[in-house]
Amino acid sequence: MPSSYVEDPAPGHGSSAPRAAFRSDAPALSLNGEWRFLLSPTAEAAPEGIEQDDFDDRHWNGIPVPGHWQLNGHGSPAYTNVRYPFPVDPPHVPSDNPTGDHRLVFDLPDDWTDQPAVLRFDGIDSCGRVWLNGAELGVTKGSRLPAEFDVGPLLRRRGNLLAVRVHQWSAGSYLEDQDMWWLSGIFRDVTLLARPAGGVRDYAIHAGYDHLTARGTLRLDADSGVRLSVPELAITALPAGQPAEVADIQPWSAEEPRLYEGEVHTDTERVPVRIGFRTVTVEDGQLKVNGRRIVFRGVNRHEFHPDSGRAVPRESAVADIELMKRHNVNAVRTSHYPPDPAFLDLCDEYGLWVIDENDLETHGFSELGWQGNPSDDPRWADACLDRMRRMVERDKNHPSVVLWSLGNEAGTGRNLAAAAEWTHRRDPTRPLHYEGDSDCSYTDVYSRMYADHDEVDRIGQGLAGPERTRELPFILCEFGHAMGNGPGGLLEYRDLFERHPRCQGGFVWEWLDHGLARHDEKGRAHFAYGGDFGEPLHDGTFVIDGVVHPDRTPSPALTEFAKVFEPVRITVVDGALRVTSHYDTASTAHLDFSWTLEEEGIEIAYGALTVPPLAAGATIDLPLPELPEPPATGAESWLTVRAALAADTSWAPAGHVVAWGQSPVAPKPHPAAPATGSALEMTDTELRLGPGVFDRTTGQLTALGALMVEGPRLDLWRAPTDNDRGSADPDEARWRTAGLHRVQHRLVGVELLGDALVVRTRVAPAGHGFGLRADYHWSAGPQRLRLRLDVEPEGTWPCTLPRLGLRMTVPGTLGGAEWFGRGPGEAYADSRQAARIGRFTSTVDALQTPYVHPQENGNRIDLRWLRLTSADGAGLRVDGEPAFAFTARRWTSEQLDAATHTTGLEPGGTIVLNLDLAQNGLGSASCGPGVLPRYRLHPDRASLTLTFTPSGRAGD
Ligand code: IPT
Repeated sequence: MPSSYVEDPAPGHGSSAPRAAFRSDAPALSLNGEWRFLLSPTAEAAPEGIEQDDFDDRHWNGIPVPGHWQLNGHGSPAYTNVRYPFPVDPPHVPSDNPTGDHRLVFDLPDDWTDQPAVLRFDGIDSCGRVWLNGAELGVTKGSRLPAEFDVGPLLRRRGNLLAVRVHQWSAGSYLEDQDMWWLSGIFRDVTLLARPAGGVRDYAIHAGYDHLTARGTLRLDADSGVRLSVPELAITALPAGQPAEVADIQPWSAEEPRLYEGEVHTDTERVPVRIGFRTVTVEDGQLKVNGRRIVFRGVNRHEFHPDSGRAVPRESAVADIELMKRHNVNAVRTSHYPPDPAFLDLCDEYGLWVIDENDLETHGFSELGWQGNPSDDPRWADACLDRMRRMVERDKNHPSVVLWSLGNEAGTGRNLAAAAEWTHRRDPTRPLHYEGDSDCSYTDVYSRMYADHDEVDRIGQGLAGPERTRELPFILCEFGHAMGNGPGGLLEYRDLFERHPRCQGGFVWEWLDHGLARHDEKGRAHFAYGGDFGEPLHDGTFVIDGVVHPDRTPSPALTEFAKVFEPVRITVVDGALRVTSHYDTASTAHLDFSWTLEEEGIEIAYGALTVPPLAAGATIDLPLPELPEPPATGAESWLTVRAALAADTSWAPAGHVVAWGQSPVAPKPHPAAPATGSALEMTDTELRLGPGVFDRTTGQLTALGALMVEGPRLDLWRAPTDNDRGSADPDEARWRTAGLHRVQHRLVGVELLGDALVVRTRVAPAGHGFGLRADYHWSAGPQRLRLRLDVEPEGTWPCTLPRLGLRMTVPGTLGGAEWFGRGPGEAYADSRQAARIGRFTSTVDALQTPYVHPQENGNRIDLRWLRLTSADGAGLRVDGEPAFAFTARRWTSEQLDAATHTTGLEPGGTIVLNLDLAQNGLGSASCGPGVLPRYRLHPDRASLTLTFTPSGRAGD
């Protein structure tokens, strides 16, 4: 029989009342470090007497605390999204319940005096039973929440023995079904804190701001005898309970995170505090901070590190915040549990709006039609409330926290309603969020996940949503599912947030790919996902859906986010430069504006631009800068205006570009003169046309000058993205049913028309009647070979096309790329805002985006020309009309499709070059809407003209 506490739905016992997380000047001893550790396969198999001094743990292993045992050589991680990885039989857990025993012997520092003390655990997953010096302190559940035990009288000066038995599964696991790895252990800090007699047990600082008078109101809630001093505001020893008003306050906001330093103190203890004045309200159906509507340009952030799981080093939390700030992210939802407390300190300091979410998710009950959901079962009432209390008490002093969230995907029920009621009473200063309360019967903002653009539009117009929700602010707590390549369609969401005052933004799903760093059998590094640890039940790649790769390099999605949600918009309208502020509170005084003029991507002039500081939300039209005359060559010229930080900030240096806009200044030049004048030459096996050599019977190009090539041939296929694959009616399935991954090319005829070679083909999948006529018209000058591809659909097409263009191979030595078009990063029809017109260079290898789960990537769009070069000076230039897109990689689309991990991509000897008219958009159908109609690629009549100019040596 399992130990009764493990399966008890109650929250645990023995811990002291929850209170704010803070550090004071009282002595504290970190107990992080190497502990002794033993993993037993079941709770019953765990040894007796681990709390005894004479227990022999010499044969145990060492383990780092904080840490997860599965990431330290004991057991293995497992990933499920919605489903519980054990039978849904509440409150019972599997008999095979891995149990990790932890022991630590520690001494008190010499200057530690006899006084009360608490032992604080910031996170134990999922259930911990704790002993100190042989005495049982209690049991804690609620993995991502703190627990404190009074230990003062138990402490010894030397040789304290702390023993913690941690069970992987407990009744609490039913409340912790978040979409993430199942990882166990003592994964956050363990600290011994002295609690001086007459010290500060707990405190709540209320710091409101009246935007009409610029006055702040300050009140300290604490035991009598506790006082607040804020020297900067001339507040000295303000007693608990006594309000104070202060004039001329600079309020706190995510954009201007003004913090006033002070101290909460008694005669025996001093707690440094940082106070941010702000007032959060719901008024006129809008969420306002300090009287202003705010818009969440947010991300959902799980706590994750590719090596240490949810034991996140402080540097990684700092890295996250700096990356967010640099990419115009202004808000975080702490999906789906309270983060390490240090993270919220950073949010206060750097400035981010936070939805602090409770550690509660019972999603797996949805598989049972929510039958038996703990959210509505009285046996779980205490546990549900306990979790909310522990979060609110812990985090109540953070100005960054503007909304509380009851949890995620926990259905509905009386335990949630009770938690809501308690929260409203305990903290009336923050509105309450919970997406699962779909009619907002106990929440204050209407929240949805993955609603498509049309629905958001209707909600914004007050035409959709249950009655009560129509008077409330609306947010998308999750949208823009960033799994693999995507999401597409962020721009259109932004437009809705700007069009409808009640639509106040959202939180992209999600910040980080949870890929675990691993090595394959050949020793090559890669990131692992669900199923890679032999889990019998798992959800595969669904855990790889962030805007940041596991190693925290930004994915193209983050670059797109930064551009779409830039706080300043710069456009050219009717010959004037229009600058619009989308800041919620800040002026643009911290930005410097400058311009550059580029001719075919080469800077020919630049200057500073004087833009008077704009108040939040304001717009100004300014004359365009004086530009030099357009070039006589007719080269294409673009004006780029940038807004950059004028001075260093905590998150980026001066010069960091926050926003930019571009406008063409000289008309696009005429297409290059057609390549003509070279006559067709014929041998027995070959046709020669300018630099082109063709097979005489098939009309296939085999060489371009000295370069051996294959193709180009019409290509319709791309390695499906996770978004192509997602949804109830996935594009990928339609494409495969249509056979687009296995089309055949039938040669209709090779014709010689004067000096032109015309190769007529029909491209179609086996088993179907529809197809495409593809005609290749070749002509040439002495150095250049010109191809006009004409495509015309035949029959009734059942689906869109993944891509429409040409695929060829070129020598692998052509590993350098330069182009004039959009860049520097990858772009697709519905995710292209971040790509600007310019001249860019890369290597073929660096063009690849290493999505953890390999799929179509690296597409560069709107190219006027592309040059591939080898180290020995050989090259191939391709000019296009209209502008074209390209991918270049050392493997085929089929190999990219077949690879399950990045290590499955082995470079071949040639480069596969795709030159496309278009690709289908990306959408975010892996969880959410598919590609918007305007970005779908339908089979249609189309033409693309490309001019190939080979140069240099390279016969390989
Ligand atoms: C939604 C979850 O809230 C989130 O945790 C994550 O799982 C996301 O989906 C998908 O990655 S719930 C989904 C059923 C809409």
